Amino acid sequence: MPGTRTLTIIKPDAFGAGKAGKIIAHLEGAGFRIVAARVVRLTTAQAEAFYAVHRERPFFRSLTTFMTSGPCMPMILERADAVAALRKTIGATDPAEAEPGTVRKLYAESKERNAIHASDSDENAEREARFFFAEADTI
Ligand code: FUP
Repeated sequence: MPGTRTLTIIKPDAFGAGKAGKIIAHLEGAGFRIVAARVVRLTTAQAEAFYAVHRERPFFRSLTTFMTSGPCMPMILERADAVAALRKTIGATDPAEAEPGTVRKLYAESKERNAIHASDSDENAEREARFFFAEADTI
């Protein structure tokens, strides 16, 4: 059975541009409840660890530079079928390909500066939630 929690990050482009409030409202409007939230500025080591799966990709250095360029806002979100529902709500990686009305279509600048992260599986949601939050930080 699909899980009820997933991990999102409002990325430095969107957070720095003051779009966090609108994005949170969008997520709540899509039925997600925030169960944990922080504002953090990732170190290079943390960004490299978080995106370790992309280590060999040509965009890895650029991605980690972007993700450490300013504060971001990780959150654990709760909803039925959380992982799939959030992926649908945020839209395709590249905003040019994202469906109308999705978070990335509305708020992303480019394929790299794409406003928001969402876990792609229950297993990764669990791993990514643990990356940012201790048990005591969630309600
Ligand atoms: P997504 O699951 O939609 O966040 O996308 P991926 O896991 O494939 O990629 C993670 C992040 O790497 C994206 F959010 C943006 C960045 N990326 C690029 O900058 N260029 C690419 O060609 C692919 C991904």
